[in-house]
Amino acid sequence: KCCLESTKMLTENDAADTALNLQSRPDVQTCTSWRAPIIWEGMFDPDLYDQIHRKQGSSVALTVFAIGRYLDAYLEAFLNSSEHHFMLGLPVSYYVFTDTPEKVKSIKLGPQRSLRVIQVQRHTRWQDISMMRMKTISDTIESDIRHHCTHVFCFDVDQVFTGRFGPEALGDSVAQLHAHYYRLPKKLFTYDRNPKSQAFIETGDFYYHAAVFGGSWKDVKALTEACYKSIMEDKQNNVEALWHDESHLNKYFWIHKPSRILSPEYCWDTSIRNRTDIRVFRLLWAPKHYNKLRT
Ligand code: 2GW
Ligand code: MN
Repeated sequence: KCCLESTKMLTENDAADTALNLQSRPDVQTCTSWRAPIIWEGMFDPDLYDQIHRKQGSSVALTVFAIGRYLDAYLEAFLNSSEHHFMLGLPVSYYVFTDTPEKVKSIKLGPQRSLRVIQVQRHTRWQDISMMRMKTISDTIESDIRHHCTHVFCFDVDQVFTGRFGPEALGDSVAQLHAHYYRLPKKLFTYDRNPKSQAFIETGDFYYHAAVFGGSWKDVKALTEACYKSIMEDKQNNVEALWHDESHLNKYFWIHKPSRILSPEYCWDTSIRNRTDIRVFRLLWAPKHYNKLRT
């Protein structure tokens, strides 16, 4: 029986989904084998989610990193688009991590929305810039976020919001389906296959995208801390997982199943064409300028 019909639920948030009357969709998978919902357009009533999370007093921290050239390239567009689409109606606290705080332009924020810029060091290798986000997020949840917010969402900066990304995405532990893999057979998933890495898995449930993950502050703290520890253990053993932090995230979600999964509508790449199952673009990959940014 599917999570959408059952009355006995995995988590508090899933319990809310019964009351909120999540609908299935015939053309896509809307429920996992462990009965977590996979959120697609058409399954939920946005107004009901807004109401219930306002009543519950949910508040959301958004973390994003803009280090080196990624600041000029992506940050402003990311934040401005987020002001139009991310968790409107709930209190939102942005945590922007950068090596050059003085370069962050001030943007106009809506009511109950605030932004903090926090200076972090710039690692020389881009792989470390990406991986060490886990440590910074974990530390900031401990020192700050847990006192102010119920939930945390962590984003890559090279993306823009183009549609509602609302409280229907909130849950205890939230994973994002990777746009390039959600219709592919498992054997093509790019998990880390090196038994010497802490991220090694032979199989999994889905291929998750590290560009978006979130949950309650407690669950995100546990996730980021665990991933950081695995990353450091790999370093001691002189190995690096195939897709860096993303490989460790996939291992973590294989062992600790997410309570809620976001459809690729929540992180879409428009270079993928002709998908009738994608009914709305909520967050889009920004164009990559690898040769300019990765040298
Ligand atoms: C990253 C790669 C190469 C050169 C620079 C950077 C870089 C990343 C940087 O110079 N400055 C910076 O702030 N970043 C941050 O790390 C930024 O927030 C960016 O969105 C994030 C991840 O890097 P990104 O977006 O270039 O990598 P993707 O889009 O290929 O990311 C996937 O794979 C990564 C691991 O290789 C991560 O898991 C990421 O979460 C995935 O989406
Ligand atoms: Mn990215």
